[in-house]
Order: sequence, then C-alpha cells, then structure tokens
Amino acid sequence: MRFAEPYKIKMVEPIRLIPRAEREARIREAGYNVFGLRSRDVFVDLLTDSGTGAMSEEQWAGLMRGDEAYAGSDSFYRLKETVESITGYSWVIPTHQGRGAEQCIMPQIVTRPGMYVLGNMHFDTTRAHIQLAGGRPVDLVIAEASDTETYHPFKGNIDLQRLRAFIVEHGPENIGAIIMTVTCNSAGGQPVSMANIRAASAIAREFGITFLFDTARYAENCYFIRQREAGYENAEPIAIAREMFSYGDGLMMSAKKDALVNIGGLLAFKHEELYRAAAGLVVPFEGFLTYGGLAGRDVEAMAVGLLEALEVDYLAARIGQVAYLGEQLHEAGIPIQLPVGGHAVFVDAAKFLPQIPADQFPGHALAVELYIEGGVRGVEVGSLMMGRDPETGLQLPSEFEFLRLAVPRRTYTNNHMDVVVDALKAVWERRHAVRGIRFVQEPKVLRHFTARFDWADVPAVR
Ligand code: P61
Repeated sequence: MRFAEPYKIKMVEPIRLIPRAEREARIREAGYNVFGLRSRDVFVDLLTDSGTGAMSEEQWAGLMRGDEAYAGSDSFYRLKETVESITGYSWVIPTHQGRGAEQCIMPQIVTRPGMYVLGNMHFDTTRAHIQLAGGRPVDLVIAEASDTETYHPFKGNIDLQRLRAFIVEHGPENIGAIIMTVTCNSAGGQPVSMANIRAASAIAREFGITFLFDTARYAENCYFIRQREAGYENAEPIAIAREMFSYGDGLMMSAKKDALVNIGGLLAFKHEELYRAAAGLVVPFEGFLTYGGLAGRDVEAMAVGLLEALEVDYLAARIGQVAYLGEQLHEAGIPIQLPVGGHAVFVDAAKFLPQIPADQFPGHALAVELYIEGGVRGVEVGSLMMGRDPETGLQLPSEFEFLRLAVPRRTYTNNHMDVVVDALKAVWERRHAVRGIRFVQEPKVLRHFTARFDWADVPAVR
C-alpha cells in the first residue's frame, strides 16, 4: 500500500496566484527582495520552514490550557517534563525564539573577546550572536558538504581532524564551545551522524570544552540516523534523541521548526552551572525563567509539538514530501544538493546560473526569477546571506550559492510541490538569459532582510 500523511485537514487558508504582470510589479516595488513581498502576493511560500507550519488539534487545545501565570506556570512544568523526557536535560528555559536563546547563552560561552566558537556550520543568527559577544565563529563541516553532486549520507558532519587540529593550534582555552547544528541548515538541511556526534563530543571532553547542540531540526536529524546509520533501523526517534543529547552539555533551539509552533525557543542544560549563567541574561532580555518572552499558551503548544515531531509517521511524511520535491527537480536535470535535506531542497544556483558571479548573487537572482515565474517564494543561502567581514568590510567567501526551497511542516500538498517544480523548470529553460543582481541599498547587519536591489545590468541613477 502507498504511504499517506498521518493526518487530515480541518481548516484551510486561501491562497491565490496573482497574474504575472502583477508579480513583476510587486517584486520591483519590493526592491527585488523577497523579504519585502506581502505574503498575499505569494502563491507557494517556501521562504522558510520556521514558524510557518500547521499546528495540530492537540496543540490548539493546548492554547486553551495555557497557564498565563507570570511565575511557576503549569505550562512551563509540562514543557520542562517533556524536554527532560527527550533530552535528559533538567535545566530548561523557554525563550521567545532561537535567537533569544542565542543572545542569552553566547556571552556565557565567549567569556573573552576573540574566543572561537567551533561548529559544523553555524546558522547566520548564531554567527551574528557569536560576533556580538565578541567571539569568532568557525565552520568545520566536512569537505563533501560543498560538493553538491556527490552523495554522502551525513553531509552535516563536522570534520573531526580539522576540529582537533584547530583546538591544538589555537589552544583549548581559546575555544568557547563546540556547537553541533542538527540538521545542518546552511549545508542543505544535511544530517549529522551519531558516530560523528559521539566522536566530536569525546574531543570536547578531552580538551574540557563545552559541547552544545543547535537543535532547531533535531527530530529530522534523528529520523535520518534511523534511516541511514547502522544499528538504529528499529530505534524510536525519541531513543535516538536521548542518546544524542547524552553526548552534550546543553542545547539552544528555535522551536519554530521541530517543536511545530509558530513562535518559541528553548534553552536546556545538563548541569546547573550553565543554566545559572544563561538565566542571568534571560530575565532582563526575555522575561522570567518560566515564560521567557512567550505567552503561557505558546509554551503549552511547544510542549505538545515537541513530542508530535518525533512520531515516525509524521517524520516519514515530512521528509518524504521534501524528497518528493527534490527528486522531481533532480530528474529534470536541475542541480540540487544531494541527497535532499530534511526541511528544504537547496538548488545549486552557482551551477544553475554559471554566468552570474558570486558578488551578483546567483541564488538571489534565481529567487527573484522563481517568484516572477510562478509566484513561488524561496530564499538565497549564499554570499548574500553570508555578508561582509565586520572587520575588513569585504564580502565573505561563501562555500555555496543556494536557492533554498524550505517546506513548511504539515502545510502544503504534493500538488503545491508540483507547481514549484513546473515554475523552476520554466526558469531552467530560460536560464541563459537570467541576469545578476546588485545592491541599491545595503544595511550593515543581516543585510539580506532589508536590502534593496536592482538587476546588475541596469545602471545606477546618479
Ligand atoms: C530559517 F533568512 N532559521 O532557516 P529563530 N538556528 C538554526 C536556524 O535555522 C535558525 C535559528 C537558529 C530560519 C529563520 C531565519 O536570516 C535568517 O527562531 C539552525 O529564527 O530566531 C533559524 O532561530 C534562529 C531565516 C533566520 C533567515 C534568519 O529560515
């Protein structure tokens, strides 16, 4: 028998495809920045899988149960018990979203200016918070990650040799922490193997370095371990999660992904010491320790969602849908990161548009063209998102030039995926005529959100 989603749809939200001439006008008005579009002008929105998924009836029921007490809310205790059951960490703090968790933990890790924070590949907000705390982010993902055509089951793995060599060269006292991002978003939603986590954790212990997880998509990572790593074929995702977390000292999480909520974040630690340190910043920046910037109802929905996201049938449907999109693009000859990641298909824009140099942002040009073609919104993950070196002001080199098509959880059908495939195929047919993009206005920090652009061959007005 064929497989189907383990849920049916109870409520629908209308979407519509506006005519092509309107799409051209809307993206021009938005300064050729997809973040500047109104969502009503987007047909299939694959900008992000963050906070854009559908909640379950149990989560909506949880909203009604939410305890809005300022301190000691019941919803907090339900969250704490759930997090403990999944991670084994008993020191739990909710935060308003992932970057809220990052801003409270980074200054505790980067205790002196110039300290390094190593990782497989830090996401851009993590990178920004390491830098804001005075630290230096270092990505040590395996080389296979940047070769989009070669299959590797765990392209999110950290390069253990480079990790050890870096620590030895720079001294463990200069390393604030090692952060494993699971799955590795920037490399294409690629998973990290249990063996790699175990080995990296052993290196951290050997040198006395704190070992943390960025767990935005940890449930998807657990599913890939079950599918691809020997010995885990029959393991429940929650058991895989427990083993994984046993190797770390704590986690920070954007709950907007694998906790299936529209807003929320999390900090959790094995030991009281890190908890106390982070707590000192949570109160002034996020709120009291039992609500962390969220309504009690949001905390409740998070507690429910954390467990739903670990169900095997849900994960099979979720990752299966992303694979369905990726396989069709691959069959059409469109270059994508292989294998397909957990939350998104990453189109290799450097290969799709070889005529466009990195500083004219091929991934971004492709995002603009895809919107014009089919009302589909994706986002660049490449040189544009990478930004400039804060010290030299020079464009940082990027390992990749991707257009990311991130699929919201439990939200679209495979018919929507087919529409995306058709639109991207149409751009593929006319790829030789696609032009590069240049800045009209460039903000200093996290510039891709608010920058304005024009086509590179349209001269700037003086
Ligand atoms: C995303 F264009 N991700 O992938 P917050 N860690 C990891 C993330 O993926 C992540 C955060 C921490 C987003 C949203 C996003 O420039 C951008 O809850 C692995 O968003 O604060 C977020 O979690 C931060 C999209 C964030 C962006 C920044 O789409």
